[in-house]
Amino acid sequence: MNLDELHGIAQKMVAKGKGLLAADESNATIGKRFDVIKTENSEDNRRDYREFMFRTMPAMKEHISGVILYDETIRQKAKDGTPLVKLIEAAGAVPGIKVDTGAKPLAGQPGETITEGLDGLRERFVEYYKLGARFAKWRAVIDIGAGMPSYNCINANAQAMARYAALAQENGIVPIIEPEVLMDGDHDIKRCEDVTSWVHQEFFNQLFYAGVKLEGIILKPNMIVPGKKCPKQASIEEVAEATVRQLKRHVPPAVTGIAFLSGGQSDEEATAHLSAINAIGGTPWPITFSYGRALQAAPQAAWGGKAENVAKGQASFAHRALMNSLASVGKWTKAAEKAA
Ligand code: 5MM
Repeated sequence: MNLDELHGIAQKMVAKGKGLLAADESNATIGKRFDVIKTENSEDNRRDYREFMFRTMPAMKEHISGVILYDETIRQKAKDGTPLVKLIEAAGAVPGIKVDTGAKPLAGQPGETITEGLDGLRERFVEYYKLGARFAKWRAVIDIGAGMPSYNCINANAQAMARYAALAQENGIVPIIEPEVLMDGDHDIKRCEDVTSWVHQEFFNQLFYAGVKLEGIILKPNMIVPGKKCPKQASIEEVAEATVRQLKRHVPPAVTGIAFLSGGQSDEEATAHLSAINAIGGTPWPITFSYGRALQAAPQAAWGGKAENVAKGQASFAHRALMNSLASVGKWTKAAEKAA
């Protein structure tokens, strides 16, 4: 493992004013997104959609540090035959790959899941590196509910995450550590903070036991928010304060950077929260975005699966990328949102 190289990649992923585009939806998930815009979930449509985002200039160059891809996409070519990975590299962004194979029911723990994908992972990393991936992503899913999460669920997912991260680093690939505490449910913001703290504590323990070097990882956490069905929602400032407090208490300063997931927040909420978090400042890590839905819902709607709407889709993607770039330096405003 060359830690300097890993650290250099990780720094590039959280470069000032930039963040990650999570375009790693599996075919089933992108199918659900395409259903909303009444678009057929064909290989060509998936390619056309991702191609137009990766060709959105100058937004890609200025605001996107890296793109998380799915196995199909990292092998795909644009309409003119250029590999999609090359489009990402040409924009100065780092190509990455989702390597988990999904969250499956955890035996003995009804309602909880364990993320799979460790079998053959060493060999897959070798191949993905050749295909151009320089970072990877693995997502553990932790649900809050009656009697949940269990220690077994957190511990099993933390161990799997640590094994993935160690294998990634062994192969010159920066692992994104994504422990997602879901915002479904009616729990309050305090419970989200408590559970997220427990999760981070256990995950960093396992990363330590597995010998993972924190200078060569990026953490992709959830923000501290109340459950969607909680009668008492929180203000933007409350979310920002709780999130910064929680991270400072449980994330070691050696971690190279933090890039949030959006987790089902509306695009404007995810941007406003990120900006308020960065406006507090004083954290040992750069804090940016690694959004899937919050970057893509608007461009998907603008495109609607129609070739004649590609320019509209690109304008919409450029707008969200710019808004989140501003948020990553604490400078997003409602006025900027409206002016555009
Ligand atoms: C882009 O969505 C990813 C999940 O896809 P699958 O469920 O098909 O595996 C997801 O891991 C994503 O990268 C993160 O959760 C962040 O996405 P959001 O939409 O929460 O910002």
